[in-house]
Amino acid sequence: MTKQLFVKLFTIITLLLFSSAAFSHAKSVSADPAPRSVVTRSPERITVLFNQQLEPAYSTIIVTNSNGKSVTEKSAIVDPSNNKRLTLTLPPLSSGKYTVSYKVLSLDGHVVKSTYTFRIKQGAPLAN
Ligand SMILES: [Cu+2]
Repeated sequence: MTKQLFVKLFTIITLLLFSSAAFSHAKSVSADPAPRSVVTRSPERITVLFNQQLEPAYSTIIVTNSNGKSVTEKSAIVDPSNNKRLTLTLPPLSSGKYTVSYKVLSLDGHVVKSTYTFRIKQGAPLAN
């Protein structure tokens, strides 16, 4: 095949691959607390909702404080009644910035990882 034809085909295949990847991967559609939000009290749990069903054995959330230390030894749970929903129960947390890192395996076989932060306002009550 000519070089020109090869370049054209390569471009078309690349475009197809990228566009299908963009549609097929699991993606978080909402999170509570929301990314970059400031909350006035310690949240009872982190909830992340995805656009695809998750594989419970390989779906995790880790929440770390500003020192990079994980705040709970509990594991995230995929909701048995809605397996697009991943939750992690939290202990009472003091004010400050927290990082939520999640890694999920969706039923399409892809692993998706992401991180976001939220902040608990200064002077927020310690209890949930
Ligand atoms: Cu995918």
